[in-house]
Amino acid sequence: MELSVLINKFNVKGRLVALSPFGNGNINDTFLAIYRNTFTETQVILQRVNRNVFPQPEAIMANMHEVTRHCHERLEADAIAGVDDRVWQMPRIVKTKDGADYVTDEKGEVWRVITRIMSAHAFDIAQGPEHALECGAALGHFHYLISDMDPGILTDPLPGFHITSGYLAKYDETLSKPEAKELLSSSMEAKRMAKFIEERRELAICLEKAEAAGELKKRMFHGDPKVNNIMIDDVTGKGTAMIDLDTVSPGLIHLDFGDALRSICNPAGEEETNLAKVVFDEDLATAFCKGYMREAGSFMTDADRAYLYDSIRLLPFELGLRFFQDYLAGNTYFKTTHPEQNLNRARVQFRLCESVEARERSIRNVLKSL
Ligand code: GN1
Ligand code: MG
Repeated sequence: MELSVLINKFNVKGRLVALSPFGNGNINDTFLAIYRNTFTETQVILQRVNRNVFPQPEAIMANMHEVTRHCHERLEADAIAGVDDRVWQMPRIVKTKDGADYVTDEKGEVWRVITRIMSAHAFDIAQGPEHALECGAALGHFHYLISDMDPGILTDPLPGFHITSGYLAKYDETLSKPEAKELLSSSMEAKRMAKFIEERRELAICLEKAEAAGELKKRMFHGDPKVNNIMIDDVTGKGTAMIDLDTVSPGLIHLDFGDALRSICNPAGEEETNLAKVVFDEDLATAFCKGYMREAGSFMTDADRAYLYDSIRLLPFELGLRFFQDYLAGNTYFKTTHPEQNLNRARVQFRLCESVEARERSIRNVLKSL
């Protein structure tokens, strides 16, 4: 089906004047649609939910329905109470003309339309400490918003997501295949990545062990709080919304904390090829942590704090492992434009992990001071 025919099934007012690819997501296909009438314009986001990644796209939409309903109620109540220094926002699902949350096309693909947060942008790399602080505030506020949601009403969006030991097992399984062995033996960098993983098998289970021992407890988390999923208001420069809500579910908030930091504190970005430029920037980290703690510090227990450093070290390792496994398996999960892209993405994340390790003492000092 043509995209313009498909989007016409949704209830958006005005005439469609533009429909073009949008953003840099690695999973879903995203388009911006512009509608105009004689006096104004409406912009919405059209997305195809990746069935290859999310086994139950319908469940993703049911989750999104619950998450946005819960948060919008809370946002409205807080706005009326006047407790905030800004208008916090969250996209809304745009219904179809039949009142449904999504459309399934003739191939079984699930499509949705959500509102675009206007006069705001997300960046692929951190713009400076002020931006990092606002990213921290946005994630902290999001954790506050979802903290009292009933986790029982959500379906696990992605079984095994952020279970690092599971990614290790998948990697081992991939490595047993001849195609993967051949890729590994034909590149120095691939061999170096494999060695990097072997030296850190213990790291992979640090948070899982703490959870199993009862030290850390699952709460509601975002699942994908990278810098380009955090919207910054063009008018005030302040964080205004978290987007990409597909992976909101019960989990350790440490996973969000570490994931946000690995993304925000790497000013070279995820696609850099010159590893000398990939460093963990502590000024950005300090600013992020300040913003986060301002909004969510009151939820943090001593045990939570004790594992923050581990989360900052773990998440780049985990993502590097996921990229590398996907490279060895023939690039079936993350979108790529060339075959070596996931190998390079793994190199960047492992380099970032090394940079965190090299700065352990001073990162721990920053965390202690919060
Ligand atoms: C994917 O969809 P996107 O690009 O926001 C991935 C994240 C990774 C990220 C790395 C569901 O996120 O876990 O951290 O790529 N999302 C999923 O860029 O796997
Ligand atoms: Mg995502």
